[in-house]
Amino acid sequence: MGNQPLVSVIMGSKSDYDVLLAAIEILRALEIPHEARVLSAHRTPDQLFEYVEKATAGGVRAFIAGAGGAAHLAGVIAAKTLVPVLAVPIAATPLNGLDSLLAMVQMPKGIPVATLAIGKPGAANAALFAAEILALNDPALHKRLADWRAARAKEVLEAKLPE
Ligand code: RP5
Repeated sequence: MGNQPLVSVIMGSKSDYDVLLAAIEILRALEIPHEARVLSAHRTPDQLFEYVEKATAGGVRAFIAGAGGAAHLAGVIAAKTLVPVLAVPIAATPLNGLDSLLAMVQMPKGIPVATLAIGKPGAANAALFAAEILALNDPALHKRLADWRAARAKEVLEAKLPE
């Protein structure tokens, strides 16, 4: 998107993209300016710090961080910014995301991370949560979010089961 990003989606590896796409699609649907980056807490820590500092100074209002395994990405981002960080655990190892979930949810007191569900539902909800934060000060976005939710309810009510 051309506008100054309000939400930054960071993933620890390109292999996480399929899951984080669920967040990106929601941000697109709600017309929220955003950007996505591959940056790793373990493999590119210096570049991650540099990016988070720049994005925070540039006006990003929420970070979505998706990573699998020993998932320190969200916590490291939270250590470097006061902007809210929404964490998405990813099933990338034989532990099926439980490793990532526990790493993200067990942050030490003082450095909060809001951890969502494992996988695509968590990624989608991270984007919706970011939208709710932004909508507190954006009536037009609030309306788009309300319309989006009403459309989901309509889908449920109009669902047809096989005869
Ligand atoms: C994590 O390790 C990444 O977030 C990814 O979920 C997992 C595997 O990464 P790759 O080995 O596929 O790059 O850091």
